[in-house]
Amino acid sequence: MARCILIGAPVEEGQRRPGCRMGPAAYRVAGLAEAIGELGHEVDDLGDLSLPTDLPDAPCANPAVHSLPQILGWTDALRDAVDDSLSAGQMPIILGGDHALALGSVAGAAAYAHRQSRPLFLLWLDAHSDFHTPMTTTSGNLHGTPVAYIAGRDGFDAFPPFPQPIPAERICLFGIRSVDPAEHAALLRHDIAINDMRVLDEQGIVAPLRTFLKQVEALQGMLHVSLDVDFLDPAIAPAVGTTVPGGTTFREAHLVMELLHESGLVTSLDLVELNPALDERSRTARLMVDLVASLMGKKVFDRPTRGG
Ligand code: 4U7
Ligand code: MN
Ligand code: MN
Ligand code: MN
Repeated sequence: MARCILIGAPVEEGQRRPGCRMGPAAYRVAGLAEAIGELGHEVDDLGDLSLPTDLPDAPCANPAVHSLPQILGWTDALRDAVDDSLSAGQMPIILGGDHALALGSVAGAAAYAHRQSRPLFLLWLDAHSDFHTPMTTTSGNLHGTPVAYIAGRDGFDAFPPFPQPIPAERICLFGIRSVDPAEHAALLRHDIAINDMRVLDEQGIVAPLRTFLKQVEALQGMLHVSLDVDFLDPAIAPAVGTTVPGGTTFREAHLVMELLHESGLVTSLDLVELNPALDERSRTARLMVDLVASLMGKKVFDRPTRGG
């Protein structure tokens, strides 16, 4: 059984539409702690992190970029919170907040993994590749940049150096179907596993995911999972600012979570991009809670083990 710690991260400066700051509250209302607790895990709630008050002055050469001081502040807060909870033997579950929070959460996991001399792997469940740097983004929305930071790309001069960049072969993008030209060009230069929707249509989700999980297991790695609401098809998960048609179905997404549970490899988790202002009677929040339950061991039909 795991010791989970919920960390509220009401980050919304990584994009322009207000609402993501209500994400942590929506997960609590939808019963996230209860769903995890019912499965027999210990679960604590750290409450919401707050944005540090004296923010660094941070000029950026790309005039499109906005809210850089705020994102730098959140990055520090998230990095420390995730590192601290992993150091205390807990499994941090970050309740976002937009995806810019992963600049910090994955940095915290990387700092911890580095001290433990364990390799860190990253599973990015998202419609987008989030591989812009602050120099290449045209929207200026920093929620589109965390994978580039984590992989150690240049262009993050305003940020603290990423603790131990994750080698491309340990990063798996899953579910993607929206990649900007600058991201595409950069991805061609990196050996990141790109399981786009075409690959998943053709091969299903099981084989590509098992291939990745085998690599994590072989190196006894840590595994950070970052789940963007837009990984899901907008028909089942409308509460997100950046919907892209053609996403994963209810069962595909649950199967991903069930396989992750069976692997026993997940050490930290982000829940990002939920915008409760766009939800319909909490249905997206409840679906996300149900996906976390599957990740933590909830089964469609629980078969008692033989002889047990
Ligand atoms: B998310 C985008 F232009 N690439 O840079 C951009 F398509 O965290 C979207 O995955 C980024 O939701 C989406 O603004 C970031 C856009
Ligand atoms: Mn994302
Ligand atoms: Mn996305
Ligand atoms: Mn988004």
